[in-house]
Amino acid sequence: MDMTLPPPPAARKAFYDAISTQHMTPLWEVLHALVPKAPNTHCQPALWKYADIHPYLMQSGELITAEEAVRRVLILENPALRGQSRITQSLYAGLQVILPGEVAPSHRHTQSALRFVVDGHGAYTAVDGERTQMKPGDFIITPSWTWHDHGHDGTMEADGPVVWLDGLDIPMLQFFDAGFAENGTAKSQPVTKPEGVSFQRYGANMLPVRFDAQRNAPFGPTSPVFSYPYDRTREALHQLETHDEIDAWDGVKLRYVNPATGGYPMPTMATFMQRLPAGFQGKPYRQTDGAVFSVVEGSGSVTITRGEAVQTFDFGPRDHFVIPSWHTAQLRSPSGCVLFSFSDRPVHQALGIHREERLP
Ligand code: GTQ
Repeated sequence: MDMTLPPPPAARKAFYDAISTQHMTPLWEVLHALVPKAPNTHCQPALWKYADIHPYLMQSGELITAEEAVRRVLILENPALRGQSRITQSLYAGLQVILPGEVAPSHRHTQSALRFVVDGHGAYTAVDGERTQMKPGDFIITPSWTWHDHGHDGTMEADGPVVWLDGLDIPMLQFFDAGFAENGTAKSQPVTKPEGVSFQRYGANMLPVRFDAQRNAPFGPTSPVFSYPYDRTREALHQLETHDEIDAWDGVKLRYVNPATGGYPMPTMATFMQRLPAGFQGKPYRQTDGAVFSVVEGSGSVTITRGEAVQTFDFGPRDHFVIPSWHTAQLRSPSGCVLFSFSDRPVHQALGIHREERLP
């Protein structure tokens, strides 16, 4: 055969069809997509305005009880990944609603979960025998394979429905085909510990003297603190804004920590809280870890750019948005704001593939 002339396209096509019978396919047709020059996510930037979705959250409360639903959640689906129950390739996010008097029954699963309280008072989450009240801005974790149930002991008049953001590593566990789950026998698990005991043991920059992080049953590599209350976080950010340097990209940004290891609170998800001071005009940055944001207080905007595509979202309290992997983001806040966010950064770092670019 004369190799200086390209073969007729039909010859290649016939060859592809032939090898297809053996469940094979030519790498050279897909190499550029398999090994891209830079991350080339299908995921899109997206914004969910709380005012637009709040009526639907409340309607869900009229259509199904928390008990029947097991978890009454409206999933935030990335517009480019509809039908996949995910907000990025690796992360699940949803808004969970619980009404006064309801219980979301006890279960456990290997997926790790975080709760970020968005709206309302009077709900609690129970994890491994301990209950914690959920107040707006609180960050609460449900470690892999721990029993958990949620409930609301308040009243409609005084407290109203409670809404929180659920962040789970569901797509990651699907990817690894490593998901297990079990329902509890009782609706609510028995409370075996006084409320606040985890925070007293592990949340005061101290650890019980014989605490062994390696044998941190049942939490494994997960933080033994399972509620990080907002009043503490807010005070820290406020003091740092006043007395510390403001980062030109992030404003004042702290990461939540597992006090026993210094690592992230859970092995698959990192969480952050940041304050943009009034007048903040952030410099652009991009990161391999796509991130989901929940606006806690104040307002601002984010401009998200990738190639020619530029989108600006104006956000206010309780809005949610997603910055996909390797999209350039720029945060601004004329009057100041507080932002919670989470991403899959611990996995990127464990694999040695995390990249960040801080642009001028
Ligand atoms: O609260 O356990 O949004 O298992 C999705 C799956 C919440 C939960 C979700 C869950 C939960």
